[in-house]
Amino acid sequence: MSAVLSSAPAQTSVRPQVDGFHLVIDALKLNGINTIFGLPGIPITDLTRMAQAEGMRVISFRHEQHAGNAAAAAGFLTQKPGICLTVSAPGFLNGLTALANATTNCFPMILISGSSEREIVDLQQGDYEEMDQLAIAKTLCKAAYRVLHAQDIGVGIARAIRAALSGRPGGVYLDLPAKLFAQTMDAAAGKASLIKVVDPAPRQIPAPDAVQRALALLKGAKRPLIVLGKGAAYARADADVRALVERSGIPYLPMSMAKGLLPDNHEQSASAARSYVLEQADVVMLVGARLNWLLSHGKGKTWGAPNPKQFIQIDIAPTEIDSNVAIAAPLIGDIGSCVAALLAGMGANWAKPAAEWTDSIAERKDKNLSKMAATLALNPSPMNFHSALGAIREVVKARPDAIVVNEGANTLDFTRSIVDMYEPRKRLDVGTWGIMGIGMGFAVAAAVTTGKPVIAIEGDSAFGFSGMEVETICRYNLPVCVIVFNNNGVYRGTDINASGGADVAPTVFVKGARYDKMMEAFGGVGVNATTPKELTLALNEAIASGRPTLINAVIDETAGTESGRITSLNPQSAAKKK
Ligand code: ADP
Ligand code: TPW
Repeated sequence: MSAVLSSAPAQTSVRPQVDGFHLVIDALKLNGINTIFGLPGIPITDLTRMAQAEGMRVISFRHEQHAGNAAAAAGFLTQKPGICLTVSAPGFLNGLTALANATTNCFPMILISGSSEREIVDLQQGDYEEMDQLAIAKTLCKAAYRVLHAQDIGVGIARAIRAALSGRPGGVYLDLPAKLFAQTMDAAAGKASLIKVVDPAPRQIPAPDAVQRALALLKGAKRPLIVLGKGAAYARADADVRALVERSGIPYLPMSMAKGLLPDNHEQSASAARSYVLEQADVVMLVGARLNWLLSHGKGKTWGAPNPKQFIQIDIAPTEIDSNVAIAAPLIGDIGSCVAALLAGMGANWAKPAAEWTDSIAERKDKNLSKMAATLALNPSPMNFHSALGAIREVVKARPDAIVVNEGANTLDFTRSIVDMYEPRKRLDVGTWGIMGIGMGFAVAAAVTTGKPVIAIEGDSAFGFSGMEVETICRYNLPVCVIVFNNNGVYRGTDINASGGADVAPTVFVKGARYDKMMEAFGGVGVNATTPKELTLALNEAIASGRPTLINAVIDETAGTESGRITSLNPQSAAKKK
């Protein structure tokens, strides 16, 4: 021991200190955030270790995009911002797709990335993983902040939480330079600097005259329709949304992630007569759904043009109104408050829509549903999308608490229409962008945040984007059953290289691939299923055991269509239509 140290007083009067690492952890925990999805490395490795040591759940991924997708899905499922933690430049960029996608979908999440030293970054002196991350993130999310001093960590986290959750939810970026983590300050002052965010998503009560305007329009409608979007699912006003639909007697259409808000077999569901109701309705009430491409922008043939439509739109974002067509009755507020106000204004004796309207829908529904039943009853060999999904549909019916994650093109479109959902927030999918790659990240988040069985129904191309995360699923022993709809390629497996060359066509994969072996490689269960019966057996077994499972569902490689149901958006088809 050195003379200097040995001559130091045995008891110093130094007060306990806290470092930046612990202030970040404590600030998150103070706000009820107990899970981090991320991927370690300089400068955040110790943060992941310390967070775990402090009792947080740290779910470590193989690629940041999937950690980011997990954070986004966790945000949607819990109404708390999901946290994605990454290293600087490349890790940050890998997480950015998920952050932008979350923002597009109105899911609350916070991407926290470590960053290099400001002085070096700003002079572009070539630091390790140098990048001006804050500037880049700003354009792709709802808000972006940087914290430079330990005493500001509490404010930084509070601002990030409030920005993610308030108003229209979305993604927030929080930049934490490496130096910040090692900064220390007086522990008591540190504790006092943290903020527990009060009322992070304040209710927004709609104006009474806007409520009256909406009710008047609805009352005068001959062929009213309600469209429920994922904003309504997020809002968790489940009982009131159901009461609104049932008391009004108005037929409704759920957008894909709003499926299950009311059970899909509800008699007022117009899903099986979708084109008919969109075309015929005279007054449409949008509840947390945007008139974007998924609803043909509210115009054109889909909407029965030139027949005029009038829209009521419930949304928390006033600037959403009139984005595509004129909205006759905007209702700005949170969905819970707006729906409650409508219910109060409707009273008990609301006149339900004329039988002429509801009967004509029922007639079309019956016809389409019996057509579908006949198709589902067929048992072709090899399986096609219908026969495989017919099997999965029955399993989901028996386990309505299971969460379905879904991506692909045909696999997405057919699952959405064939597999009924019975409970709110049980379906997670490619959302507003139609993005591939959300599969395993969403599945991990669904399992971690709910503990329920997860069934990920994946096109073989879609699965490839996040396939390595089956190791993550095995590592945390999550109750996830991945079903890969293997038709040997993107959309299908039959394209030919027009040049006659040796390379296969750009949409074709290795034929007869065994994705089930990937799960086996990490200790999970792999099953190759060639019939609906085998598929049912394997899926039931996976749900019963809770073990990570991957079912390679062998699908007829000729069964898919180009781009699934959005073929018309391909430039050649779009040009032909003009
Ligand atoms: P979908 O794809 O299901 O049609 P969108 O993502 O297009 O749904 O639309 C969701 C809408 O819901 C967004 O415009 C968003 O502003 C709105 N929204 C989200 N949360 C709430 C809420 N709590 N209250 C009111 N509107 C909300
Ligand atoms: C990030 C474009 C849309 S759907 C799809 C791709 C590549 C895959 C379709 O094949 P899959 O499904 O999954 O085998 P199926 O049932 O038709 O056989 N990159 C991103 N997002 C998108 N949407 C694409 C590419 C695409």
